[in-house]
Amino acid sequence: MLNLHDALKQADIDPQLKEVIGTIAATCKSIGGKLRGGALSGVYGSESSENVQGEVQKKLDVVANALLKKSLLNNRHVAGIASEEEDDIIGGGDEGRYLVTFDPLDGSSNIDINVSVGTIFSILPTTKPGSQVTMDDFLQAGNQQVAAGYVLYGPAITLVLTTGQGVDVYALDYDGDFYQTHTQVQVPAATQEFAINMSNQRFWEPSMQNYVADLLQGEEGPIGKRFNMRWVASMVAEVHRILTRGGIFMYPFDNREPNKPGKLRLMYEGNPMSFLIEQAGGASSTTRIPIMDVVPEQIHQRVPVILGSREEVERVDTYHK
Ligand code: P6P
Repeated sequence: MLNLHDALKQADIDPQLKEVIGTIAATCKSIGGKLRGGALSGVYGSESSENVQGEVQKKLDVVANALLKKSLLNNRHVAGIASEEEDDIIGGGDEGRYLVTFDPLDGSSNIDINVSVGTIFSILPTTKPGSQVTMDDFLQAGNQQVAAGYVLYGPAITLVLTTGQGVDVYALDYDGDFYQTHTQVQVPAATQEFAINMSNQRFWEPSMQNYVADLLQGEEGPIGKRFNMRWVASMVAEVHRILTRGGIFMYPFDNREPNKPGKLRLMYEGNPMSFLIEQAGGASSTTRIPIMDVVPEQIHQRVPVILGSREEVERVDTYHK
């Protein structure tokens, strides 16, 4: 079995990028170790603090963020980082050529109930090598990403990675190494499984309400087939299911808080997951344009997210035309 180190050695990418990916994978092993201990690790529960998103921070959010911040800023190839848990960007070494944005522990409301959570990361080239990074350096569209991936802390600890040449999957073995289990993963073009938080139905745009209503009519409706539903409330778990067996994941615009165009964040959720899904032959959309075409204006900006099996994403887009 090929381990991550040897797979990266074979990859036709910048050796410095390989080192950044290696740092992320090693740090996620440590995060996985904290999670494995569960309540025994003393990191269950919430801090008294809130993050920039206005969300109460779970203790493990803070621990995971600190581990990634430390290890990435110690990697001389990292020019800067941005985290869901950090208000502002943090500059790294002057010689660094890569920017890393990450959600250190996505789905952390699932930690205390022992349901899968994950770390999501996105890697961009710095636009001004050799000088201190600024916020503007990070505000690049998702189609500028050079790598993206996630680590899913589930029954197995799984790393899913793309460097723009397809999507590969690695599992963490007892010896502490990631071994490649799947390569060139493909998302089935069609699906009969959708994922959305139905409790927001009355807040969606009419086009989204119409699509889901048609979808729920199953064989008798205009879509003409029966759908099953899943909602884990952990994006990493939903995306992994879709990469494994197809499906469509939707967190659309809702008018609960009109100043927020969606719940999910563009830079470290929408973009990396879109890169993975599109590299695996799937599609991703805001319902108007591909997510990776969105030009960011703020580091924590939110975006409506529709992604998964290409035929179904394209169908949602037609409902919004
Ligand atoms: P809701 C987790 O908080 C997250 O950011 C994603 O991982 C997940 O898909 C979504 O929010 C769940 O949102 O509104 O169902 O709790």
